[in-house]
Amino acid sequence: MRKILVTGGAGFIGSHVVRHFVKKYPHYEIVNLDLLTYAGSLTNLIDIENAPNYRFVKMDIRVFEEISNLIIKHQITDIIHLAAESHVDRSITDPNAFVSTNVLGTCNLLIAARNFWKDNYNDHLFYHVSTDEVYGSLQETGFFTESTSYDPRSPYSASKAASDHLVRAFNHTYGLRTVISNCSNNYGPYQFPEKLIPLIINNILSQRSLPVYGQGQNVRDWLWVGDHVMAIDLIFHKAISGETYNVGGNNEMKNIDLVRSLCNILDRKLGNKEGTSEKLITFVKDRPGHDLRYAIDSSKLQAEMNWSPSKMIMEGLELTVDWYLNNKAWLQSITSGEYLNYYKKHYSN
Ligand code: NAD
Ligand code: TDX
Repeated sequence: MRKILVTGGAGFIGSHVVRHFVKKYPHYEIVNLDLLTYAGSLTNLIDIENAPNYRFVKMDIRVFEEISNLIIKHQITDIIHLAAESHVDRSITDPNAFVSTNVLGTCNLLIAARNFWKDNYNDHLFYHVSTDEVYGSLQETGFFTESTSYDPRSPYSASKAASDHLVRAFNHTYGLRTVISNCSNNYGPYQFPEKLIPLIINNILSQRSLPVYGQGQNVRDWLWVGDHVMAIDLIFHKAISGETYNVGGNNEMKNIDLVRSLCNILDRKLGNKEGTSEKLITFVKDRPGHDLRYAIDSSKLQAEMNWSPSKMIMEGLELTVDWYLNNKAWLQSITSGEYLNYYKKHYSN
């Protein structure tokens, strides 16, 4: 019997992970631990909230005693760790929030897991979900592999890099069974509209300007969130302790091209005249230290676990836009309060 603690399970990727594990593995017990910050919402999980193998606990990974007691109380056998502060722009204005949750919070979980599992490490796994941003920024060519040196360049990526190092240190020093995956930019349903794709969709729907940083020449590799979840499932069940896996979509796109594609898709679906939404595009001040390009070589995962992304970006964008159009109430509830203050502060200068 596996009792899996998923941290950050009320967030974007975490909610997809929780739903997938609850439905696919009814014989596993899934404990979703989340602080419900601005980025987490239980409305992301309404469809499974009463499932017999699921429970939610509101908790802060920065509070060691609570985490430790929870792991003992629920006899947790494995951890899939996604809880984090995850938005680069917020990390630029408030780095400490990222250090405390992403670094100290991860260390708390590692210590609590080590304490509880130390008599039989072999039966347990600590799976840390991380990002390709730890590798830094690429020029026009090349890809990040698992052996690319770490070179984080924002407070967010530095805090994720630090957490990755701690996970490896606990594997090396104490023998804790760990695995790390570093993934490219995810997109799909339930993504908080501070991130590029849902922000652009939301702004088109509310006829607000579409802020493109710099000249929109930065490149990201986009992965459908469901494909990330499939990778997490495979890695969780098959990975060798101490290994790292890169996960990527093979879907590189310049930001400006991505934004234009979203404009075209929405104009078509809303019945607008061609070119209507593009008029909203506004080039704004660049993000400080803006990484130029991310691109992932995921051949290790493809070769060892027969994983590959199922969706190309255009198909995924159509599905994503459809989801947001069909879930306007969710979007409305998520973009009130704190979001409005953040938006005003971040985009007014
Ligand atoms: P998200 O911001 O949507 O969700 C993060 C969740 O963590 C939220 O539900 C939030 O309430 C919770 N959380 C934050 N601080 C907490 C704390 N102190 N204690 C407990 N819970 C807390 O993030 P996401 O986009 O779903 O990313 C999930 C993970 O995947 C993160 O670790 C992120 O670094 C990583 N990742 C994200 C992407 C991406 O494109 N979104 C890509 C690669 C890796
Ligand atoms: O308003 C915007 N305008 C804009 O041009 C925003 C919010 C973003 N951008 C640009 C910045 C990036 O080049 O779009 C690109 C994507 O931005 P984000 O959605 O903020 O993602 P990014 O900074 O690439 O980081 C994401 O991918 C890796 C996630 O937020 C991280 O959590 C993940 O680890």
